[in-house]
Amino acid sequence: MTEPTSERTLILVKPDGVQRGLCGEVLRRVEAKGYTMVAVRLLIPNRDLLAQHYAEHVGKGFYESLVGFMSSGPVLAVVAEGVRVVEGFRSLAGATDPTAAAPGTIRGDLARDWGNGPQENVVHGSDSPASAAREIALWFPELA
Ligand code: DAT
Ligand code: MG
Repeated sequence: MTEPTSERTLILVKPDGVQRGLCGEVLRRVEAKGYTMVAVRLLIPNRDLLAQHYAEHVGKGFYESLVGFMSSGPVLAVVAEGVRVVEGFRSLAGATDPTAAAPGTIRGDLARDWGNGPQENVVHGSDSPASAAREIALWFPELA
């Protein structure tokens, strides 16, 4: 049943997380927190999808490297639902830089710097309800 004032967020298990076999662990944490999965999809994203997804970062110094990494293998895309799930999943994910991310968070527990800066940080989570709506429409057009 859909909760009152429920919202949705887009979660991605990035290529490092899929390659390292961490999809189950990420989904376990999302489910253990109490959020509901609405849709899941495993795909290798193309540059066009990533340019739209990372529109705010196009032109930055790390952009080409980020797109190369994100298109290097399968990504698990998940739509999760619950009251304040956007904020709640960002809290579960932890800080962007996995070296600095707090223990107990997904990035703090499961990610590290492999010499490429913070990009291999296992997960993406939408940063606001507006971003979530925009990103869900990109990755799951059938839900829009
Ligand atoms: P977040 O994923 O925590 O929302 P973001 O939106 O600022 O962080 O950046 C998107 C991704 O880009 C991030 O998960 C990892 C990568 N990234 C961010 N800043 C970076 C930097 N200075 N150098 C290399 N990669 C970076
Ligand atoms: Mg972001």
